[in-house]
Amino acid sequence: MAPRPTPADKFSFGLWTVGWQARDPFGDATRPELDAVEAVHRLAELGAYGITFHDDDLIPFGADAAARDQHIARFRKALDETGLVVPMVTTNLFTHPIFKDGGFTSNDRDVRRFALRKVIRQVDLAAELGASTFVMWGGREGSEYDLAKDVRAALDRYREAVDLLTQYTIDKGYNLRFALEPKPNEPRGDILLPTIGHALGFISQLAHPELVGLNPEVGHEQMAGLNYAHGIAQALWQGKLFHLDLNGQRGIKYDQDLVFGHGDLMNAFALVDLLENGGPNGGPTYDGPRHFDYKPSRTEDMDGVWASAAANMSTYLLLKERAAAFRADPEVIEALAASKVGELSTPTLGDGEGYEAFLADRSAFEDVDVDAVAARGFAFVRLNQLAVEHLLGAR
Ligand code: 3MF
Ligand code: MG
Ligand code: MG
Repeated sequence: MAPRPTPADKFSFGLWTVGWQARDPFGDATRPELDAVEAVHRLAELGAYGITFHDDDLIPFGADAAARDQHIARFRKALDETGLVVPMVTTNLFTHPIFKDGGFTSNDRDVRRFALRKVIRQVDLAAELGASTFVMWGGREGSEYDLAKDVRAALDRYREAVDLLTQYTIDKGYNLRFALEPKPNEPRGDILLPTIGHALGFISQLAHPELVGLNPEVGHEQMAGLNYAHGIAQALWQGKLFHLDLNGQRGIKYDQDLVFGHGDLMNAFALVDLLENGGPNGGPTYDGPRHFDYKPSRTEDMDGVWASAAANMSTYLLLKERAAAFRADPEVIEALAASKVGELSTPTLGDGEGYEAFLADRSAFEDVDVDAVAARGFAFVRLNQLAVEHLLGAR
């Protein structure tokens, strides 16, 4: 039996996920429009704790001030009725044709100024709704043609935009941090800041790097052939895991946005173990929202939408249970030791050992029985098989 989620599990969903009408480049919508108020109520009933949104998910692009206020008021009322919170907010800089060459990095300066104003308006709304994370996915920031985009100038403009936004939040006294969401391609042929690594490098060039971190998405890293759990571990290591987008992806192809765990299940298992048990004392490494950015498949009707939303949460909770059982299994503890997994936490140099003492230590080099050390096996396969057995419920 799958466990039932509660708000204490901190599950959140994008309004655009359950609200996706399943329009794709080849086909029309297969589902009706979903009202934001209904989304709030249904997600709360399913046990979620939060909902996130792009400005245009809630307030149609171009709505006048009165209509805007009304949309926000209805939404707020639904939040109050259900207790759902808004932990993260983001801006749509990709749907409207004005953003066809990007927002912050469009070659057209008028577009860049418009994009920045659109984001600042959403930053104000984020603060008003009590969000603590502001995600920036630059889906249109990129190119199809190498000679059409001066990438260094584009990165200058990207930095200019982020620096302005961080300064604005500081001056306003907002309790808001920014999270960049990398993606290698789609909708652009090549998107700027394509991976976790590129985004971390970019952050090091900012005026307020302490206010900027990451919102890595499972499928986006996997689209680049990368290991999501590794990327998350590095983001944690650098103190940059501000938020995350959970979903499923099967290999290097278009962004599938499947239910969490419906892609690389072993990597999802390692991820949940890392998030829940990967801390230095076996505790959680990340206490932010477990946010799902998936798409209910185009084949599903509205019942299927809610079933798939629930599936994300129950898969996460099942993996959490399986990971706890894995960690508690004496055979796993023994296998981890045999694989020297813990030994990697021992510094390579001794306490206070500098390079002089190190170079004088014959046991580190001259006296090493290289053949004997090289012959040692690590028994990683046995360890992985134990993980598979736990995952399959065989233990
Ligand atoms: C696209 C995405 C985006 C971002 C969203 C949040 C529409 O592949 O993942 O979803 O997550 O824009 O900022
Ligand atoms: Mg995505
Ligand atoms: Mg995403």
